[in-house]
Amino acid sequence: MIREETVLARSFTLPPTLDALRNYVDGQFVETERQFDNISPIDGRLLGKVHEADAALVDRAVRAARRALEEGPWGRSTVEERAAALHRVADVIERRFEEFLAAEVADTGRPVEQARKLDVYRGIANFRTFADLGKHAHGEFFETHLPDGTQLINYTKRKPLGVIVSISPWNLPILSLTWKAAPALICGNAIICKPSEETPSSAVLIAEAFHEAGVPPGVFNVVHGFGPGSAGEALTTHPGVDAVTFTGESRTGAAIMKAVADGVKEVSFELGGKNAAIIFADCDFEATVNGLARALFTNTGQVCLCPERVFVERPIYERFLAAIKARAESMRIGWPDEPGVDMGSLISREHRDKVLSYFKLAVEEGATVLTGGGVPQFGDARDQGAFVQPTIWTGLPDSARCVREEVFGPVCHIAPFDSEDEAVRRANDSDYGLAATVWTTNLSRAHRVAPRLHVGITWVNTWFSRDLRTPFGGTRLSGMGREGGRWSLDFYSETTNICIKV
Ligand code: NAD
Ligand code: 6OD
Repeated sequence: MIREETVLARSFTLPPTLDALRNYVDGQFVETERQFDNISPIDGRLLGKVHEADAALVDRAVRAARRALEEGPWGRSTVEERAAALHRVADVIERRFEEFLAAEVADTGRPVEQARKLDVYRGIANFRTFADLGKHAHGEFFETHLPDGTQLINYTKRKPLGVIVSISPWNLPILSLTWKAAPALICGNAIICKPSEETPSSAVLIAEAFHEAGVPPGVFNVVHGFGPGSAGEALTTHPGVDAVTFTGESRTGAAIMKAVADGVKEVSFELGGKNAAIIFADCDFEATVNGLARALFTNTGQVCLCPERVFVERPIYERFLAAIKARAESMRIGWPDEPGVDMGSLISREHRDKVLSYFKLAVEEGATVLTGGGVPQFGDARDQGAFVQPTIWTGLPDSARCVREEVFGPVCHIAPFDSEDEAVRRANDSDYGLAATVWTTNLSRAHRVAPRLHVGITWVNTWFSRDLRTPFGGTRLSGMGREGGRWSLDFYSETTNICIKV
């Protein structure tokens, strides 16, 4: 009990100002009458209250964003001024790093060291990367000579789209929000961000960073709430919004697509995945076991890019099963700041119920449970949290629901394969198309297989890390459009061609 209190006090209580999370609209922190609970996934504690934005507050945010563009200095700003503002925001996050870390860990239950290297770091990197990229964005120029001797010059000019809405999920809160806000703002737009109702804290800190960095009112706004009947719906149906960028479940993407259809708004969707990992017999065995374990269990399997379908070439199948089982069973699950902890909780009890329903379904569908399939018992406050065991199934057909549907937990199905063509065909047999990993030491094979996979990104012998200047997105149910680097600048700008007769 003493240890528990020490741990709670030391790392994953929220900073006091986040006990009551407010909206940030038009440069002001705004309270509302209606509030909802922010519950810790680690031990079920009430972390604080969140002020839910209603349609009237969403309308205020949209009008403030429009005013910032039409009447405020942001609408007249140069890209250098906007880049300087984003760097100032990044400076504040860097200075207040530990607060961001505490907020992210409290909301998500993930290990502190993972959040330190991944989430807060990526928040800063997103602001700095897009600040610099925006300064180097360029248009196109064409000189045209017509048969009658007319000479034309054409050049393209990027203009802001206007008022952008960003709706983000709970799994990587700082990363997802800043991945949208940074490019939107460098392009000269104003933005209203709705973080997930499960992870509202870091968004408030980001709002504080904008406030402290002196970014003009209305340019960056945060509203809290849920989807249908709440802030999410109010944002996507508001006629004053020009574009919606969304990350989350595929079926939510479909609902948002319907909501924006009447207004013919631009959308960018980063949605779910049921990603394949293909492991060839010629892989570096130890590195692959470690690499796959990282891909399966990082963030308790709650990364859209985590593999949930693993195909292993038959000659190493049994040996690989034994090694990955041992690796899963050595995972240390626990408090976020426990030394050596590998895995934290899932995001919520509600999400745990979903994951556990797949654990049950897998057995009903005839899976062999190689390891896991249950809930760890701690004998302390963590038993009120949302923990599950790392879980591996074998023996299911590719048509099983557990092999086709996204679970979004520390779980995968492993099946053997006999040829490269078979592995590619089975990896592509999915309604999703977000990411894949290929594990081989044969360079020619890597180049042959990777382009045949119908996904937005294929990693070879690694996972997750990439250059932020590269395109990111999915095919099929995994999304629409690409963001990252110039692809983000394309989405968040309206490109005009100016044609001049010389
Ligand atoms: P979700 O779709 O339930 O919620 C995402 C956000 O949408 C939340 O802010 C939620 O409040 C809001 N929302 C829900 N319904 C809405 C509606 N009708 N209108 C407007 N807003 C609405 O997703 P989640 O459970 O928070 O996140 C997990 C999912 O996100 C997984 O499917 C995962 O694969 C996906 N994801 C994809 C990527 C990617 O880059 N492709 C990245 C992260 C997460
Ligand atoms: O790495 C990224 O830029 C990104 N958007 C990752 C998303 C991960 C999904 O859970």
